[in-house]
Amino acid sequence: MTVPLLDVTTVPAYIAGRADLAEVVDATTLTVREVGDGNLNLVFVATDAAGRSVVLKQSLPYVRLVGESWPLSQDRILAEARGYDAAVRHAPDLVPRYHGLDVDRRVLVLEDLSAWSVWRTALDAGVATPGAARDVGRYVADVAFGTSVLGSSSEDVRAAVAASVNPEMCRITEDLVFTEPYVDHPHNSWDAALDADVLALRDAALLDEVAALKYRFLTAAQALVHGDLHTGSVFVAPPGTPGPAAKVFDLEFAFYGPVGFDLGALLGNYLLARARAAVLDAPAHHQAWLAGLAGETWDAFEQRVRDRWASHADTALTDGFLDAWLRQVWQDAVGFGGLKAIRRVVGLAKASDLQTLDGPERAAAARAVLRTARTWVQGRADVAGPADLPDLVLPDVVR
Ligand code: SR1
Ligand code: MG
Repeated sequence: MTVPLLDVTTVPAYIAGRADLAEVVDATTLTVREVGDGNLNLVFVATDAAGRSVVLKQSLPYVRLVGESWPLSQDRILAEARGYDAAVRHAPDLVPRYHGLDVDRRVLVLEDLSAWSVWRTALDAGVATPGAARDVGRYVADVAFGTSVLGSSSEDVRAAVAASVNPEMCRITEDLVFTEPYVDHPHNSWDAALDADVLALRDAALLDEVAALKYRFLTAAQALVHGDLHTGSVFVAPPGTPGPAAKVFDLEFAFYGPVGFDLGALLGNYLLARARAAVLDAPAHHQAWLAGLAGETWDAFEQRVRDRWASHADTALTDGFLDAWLRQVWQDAVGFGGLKAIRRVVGLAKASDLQTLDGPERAAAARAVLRTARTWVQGRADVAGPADLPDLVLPDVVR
């Protein structure tokens, strides 16, 4: 079933029909812009004469990036609503204010954070955002703790697992992250200068590790994870904004999966930003800040989980178990991080961090990402913590 799609002319009447939004914006004086620049959805910002605004997100019945030739159920907005419900419950300050789901129209209404920046955009511009990496680490910790057996009863978690299956979106990730970059596939593309680097990814030793990580993605139903937590799914605050430095959005890939998948998405995307800064010869302090993001996120995550452990749900889960759980999550994060970086170089839906570079610099950055990511995937069992995470392996020649 396809529900009628909104456009800039119909949004005001839609909002006028929503009594619950009467206090949020004045529906009689709205100006509406469609601002969706992601791969999947319609996103509208509606602003009233007093300057109050709100965001409407509606799922399209196809993949926006590709077009109507790739149909995709509008039901993914239900998964996003489940994600926001959990985030509001467990990490309310780290998501935009959520005004709920209109299930009939497949529309979510959210706080307008247009004054903030998408983190990837800020990173591309060379802007440092102190505290953002810490806040997303806390986000992952709070939602993971609250939605897993660490923080909830097994009965509640089992019910949530059953209610949160998201097979269509998970299948996109299975294909785009874990399968297609390692075979000939029409979704793939890369600079000719990278031929040898990309084909080198198809050796048996690496493919065994990719398979192990894919199996973990397929089977480890640990917590309700975001499922697509790259730097394009995070807003960062303008300097001087009170409260958190970052807020997480775009939760339509949410499902019960491995906690390290979200942390890995962040690590892999920090690597892309780090590679961009390196080939652009960004100031040393900025490159050092980027190199430290993985540690900031992990340290905030670990600290938050340990803080909350005092109230953990099942006392049969021992302190030693927690140490082992954290080690496993970290190793998963390193492995998934490598694969999330590789997919943005080789597969569909590339990242602006590299795509907006000139040819020689783009190839150099991409080569550095592939080489580094591979060491993460294959060496993850030996990477004890962020201090041991291999930094960017930059090629000798950039130009
Ligand atoms: C077909 S959707 C392509 C990508 O966009 C989303 O942001 C996810 O990363 C997905 O893999
Ligand atoms: Mg997204």
